[in-house]
Amino acid sequence: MLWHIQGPGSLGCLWAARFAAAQQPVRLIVRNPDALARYQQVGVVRLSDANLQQTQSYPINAQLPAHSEPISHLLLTCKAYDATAAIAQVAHRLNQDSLVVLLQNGLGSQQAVQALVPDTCCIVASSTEGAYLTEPFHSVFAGQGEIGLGSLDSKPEPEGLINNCHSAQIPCAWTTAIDTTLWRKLAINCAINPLTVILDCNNGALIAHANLINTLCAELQSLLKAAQHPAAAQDLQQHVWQVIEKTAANSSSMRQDVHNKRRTEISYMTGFACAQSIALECPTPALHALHAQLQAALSMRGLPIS
Ligand code: NAD
Ligand code: KPL
Repeated sequence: MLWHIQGPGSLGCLWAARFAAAQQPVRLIVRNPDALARYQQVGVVRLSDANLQQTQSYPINAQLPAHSEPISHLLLTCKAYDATAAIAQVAHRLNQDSLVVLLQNGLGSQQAVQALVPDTCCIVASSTEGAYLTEPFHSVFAGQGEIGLGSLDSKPEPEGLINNCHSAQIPCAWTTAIDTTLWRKLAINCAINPLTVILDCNNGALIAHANLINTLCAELQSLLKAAQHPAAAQDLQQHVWQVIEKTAANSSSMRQDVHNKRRTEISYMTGFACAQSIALECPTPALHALHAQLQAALSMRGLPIS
């Protein structure tokens, strides 16, 4: 299986290094000639362990989206807000036998990508692994986790996909309930991430705002039920508090983005949830207020509000 990895940031480089370590053919697709020139100065993807004690280098070929090589297996690892533009750049290289794996947080971008390439099989992923970059193309594997892979429209498991990933030590499993996984993660992210930005605090500090968190959980639970995802709604409040306790010392990914002056994935978290609440006529006033407060907090820091 030849993998093309479009969006070689933290997770893209992690996956690319694993395929390369397993001697599987892999290519990077970078966004523009400047990024290609930057990569070619070094010519390798680096992967370090969490303590930065061991670093391996993998000489992986990189190319531009406009390259002519056909794509059979594409892993898209850009941020949710870049996903449709990215897929549009390589759509001419896909065919009806191609497989695209979408690794974006939140919801909304996956459906938008599939709509742009309706004849191509898109599989969605939800990852709890953690990685960050020390510099371009140097990823640090910061947290063990697992990856659920599945289809949002009941496509069957693509033959060989999971085995291929396992042979590269990628801890993934096929699930027929990926929608439940993604909707529950969305709800957990909506209950935690925006408040950590608004209050500029670690996840654990949210314990002081229990009433608001519980109100948000109740609204999000109604929304998940209205969206026909009752399994994701089950025990939501309990799940949210478990995550807060387990990650008490951590900064949420959205707060990290804000501290790094990076655009957030707000439109695919509270933005998506608010849009669904309107479309499904399921009122979520606290969530709408939170979304507006988050936009104000982003705007104050000079960051995009969508
Ligand atoms: P990242 O910002 O490190 O990497 C994304 C890369 O995509 C960047 O290098 C960017 O330049 C590149 N890119 C954007 N548009 C492109 C295009 N058109 N063509 C080629 N490259 C393009 O992001 P990340 O941390 O790897 O996260 C990817 C997704 O996974 C996000 O949705 C994130 O929320 C999610 N996620 C990340 C982690 C983590 O620990 N990093 C964990 C779970 C989920
Ligand atoms: O996924 C998260 C994030 O920070 O994005 C957690 C830790 C669950 C908080 O919502």
